[in-house]
Formats: sequence, C-alpha cells, structure tokens
Amino acid sequence: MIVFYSEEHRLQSGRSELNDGQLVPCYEKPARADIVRNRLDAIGFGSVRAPEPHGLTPLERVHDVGYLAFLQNAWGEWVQEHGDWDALPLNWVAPGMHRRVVPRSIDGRLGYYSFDAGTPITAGTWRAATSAADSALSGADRIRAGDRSAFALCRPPGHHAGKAFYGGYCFLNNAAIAAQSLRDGGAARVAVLDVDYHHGNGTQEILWERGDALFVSLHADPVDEFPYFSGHADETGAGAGEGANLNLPLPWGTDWAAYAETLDVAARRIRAFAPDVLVVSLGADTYGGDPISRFRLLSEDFLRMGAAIAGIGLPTLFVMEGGYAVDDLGVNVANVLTGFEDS
Ligand code: OKP
Ligand code: ZN
Repeated sequence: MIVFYSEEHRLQSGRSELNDGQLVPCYEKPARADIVRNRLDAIGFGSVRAPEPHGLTPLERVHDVGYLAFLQNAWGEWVQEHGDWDALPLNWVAPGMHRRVVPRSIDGRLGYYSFDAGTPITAGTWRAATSAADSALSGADRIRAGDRSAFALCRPPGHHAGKAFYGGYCFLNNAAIAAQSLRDGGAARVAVLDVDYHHGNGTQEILWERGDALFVSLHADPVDEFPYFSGHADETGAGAGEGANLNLPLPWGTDWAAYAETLDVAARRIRAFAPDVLVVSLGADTYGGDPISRFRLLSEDFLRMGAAIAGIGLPTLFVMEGGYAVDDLGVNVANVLTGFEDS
C-alpha cells in the first residue's frame, strides 16, 4: 500500500507537556514518525510519497473557520505577548461561566479552544498539522482512485481534535477530514474505526449527529483514563446520528484475548452499517510497553489486529494516531499494516 509522509511533521516539536503534576518532555515527538518511516523502509513495505497540498477547503468541511484562524495565528500572538516559548493554556470554562464572548487575550483563547495542558502550540504547529491533514487527504485520494488501502503517517495525530478545539496532542482531525473527503468524493457511507488506546473524543464530536458516518472506538474506560469526559458506552449519537456511534470501553490491563473479542464486536457493527470505505485511526498505544497507557498488547498481536481489520472487507485508509513506546512503535505499526496486507 502507498504511504503518505511529510517531513514537515518535524515542525511540531514541543518542549514540554503537563503530566502527573510536572512539565515533562513531550511524548508526542518527531522520533515517533521517524521510527515508523524507518521500519517501513527496512521491510520494503511500499512506496513512501510526500502528500499533495489540499489547501484550507477540506479542513473547513470539518473544522470551524474561527478555530482554524485561531490555530493559524496563535503562535504569532503568543510570541508577541510572552516571547519565544511553547504556548500552553492554563484556564478553561467551568459550569456557571460562559463561552458567549470569545476572549480577546491569547491566553483566554488558548483555553477557549482547548481541553488540556498537554498540547503545546509552537512556531511550526500549523504547518505540521496541515501537512498531516494533507497526508490523510492524499491517502483518501488513493482510496477514491480504487486502491484497497493506504497509510497516512500523520504527525501530529488528530482524533482528539474537534470542530473547534484542540487537545490530546491533536490539532486537526486527520481521520475525520479524510472521512469527509471520501464522502465528498462519492462514498455514500463511511465508517471510522478508532483503535488508539484513548477515546477519539474529537472524531466522536465531529460525527455525533451524522447518520452517514459510523464511529466505532475501542479504548481505555474513561472512568479511569484520559480524556475522562467522553467515551462511555451510552454515548450513541444524536439526531440523524443516533445509533451511529459505538463506544467499547475496556479496563486497564486488557490483553489481546479480550481486545480481539471486542474488535470482533466492532467489525460486526461496521459490516452491518455497510459503508463504502473504512478509515482506521491507528494508535499503537495499546502496546504493553507504552509509557502512558495500560493495555497489554504484544508486538505480534498487532499482526492479528491488521488481519482482523482486513476481515471487515472494505477499502481501508489507515491514519496514524498515538503510540509512545518509540523504540517499538515502528514494528507495531508496520505489523498492523503487514497483517492487513497479508490476509
Ligand atoms: C493522545 B493520543 C497521562 C496523561 C495523558 C494525554 C494523552 C494524549 C493521548 N498521564 N495525556 O490518543 O494517543
Ligand atoms: Zn492514544
């Protein structure tokens, strides 16, 4: 399968995130994409191409224009106010406060458009995030052209980003942008399967009222795990989208045996929805060695995951999300893709 990868991912290289009460080096770092790319090269996986620029229009199909303008300009405004250091939010809205007035202050707007303090905006954030979206869109173009599969090696990731918010290392929702582009290109129905360890709250929010797009996610139970306020099993969609959202929360310690059973539930729901295409939000942070996650998948299990996804039997666009055990990330991600291709 063709792989889309942009060197511009490097432009997102934050210094630190707030984690467990400390500012620590960002887990979401350029080495993540490098190791995946190197592994794919080492096994001769397939041709790696730079994405085509797709411009703002496909981003505006998913994200709020005011949010996109904020994201594009945030760094410049931040530097003017505070100097050359990563921009992190410090205040959010609580019940009894309101969001009627968008703050003028850049600090106020960072809080207005975000939900955590783990997602620094840097000088290169906008370019890196748009390059990742371009990879997802280029992958969608291959699927539209008739390829069985494609892989968008996106960095920064996207599944926590909503219509008008960033967080969880994500700024633009690459998977949702690709899914929308597939719809706009003629697919009547699309499904997004999210196998990242964390709930894809942004994708869920974007697709919440959509009957033409099914969102299915396996993730750590939000009673225990980030993003805490999204991902419960009773969140099933609304309006035209009622019933087109399936959350499958799993406990800490989940291993392949339990994961595989749940993946089968997901696969059956996707088949019943009868979509034309499948977008997979591919996080490998379900791996036992992941430093911020608590599932127990082994590297060989990712081969089985790829085969199970192939068993759904749809043209499939893989979009890279999380995975922070950098040394093993290349093998784990490549295993999903080869597991898919070899079955
Ligand atoms: C992004 B993606 C753990 C803090 C977790 C945010 C995690 C974002 C994950 N102590 N902070 O879904 O892989
Ligand atoms: Zn994750």
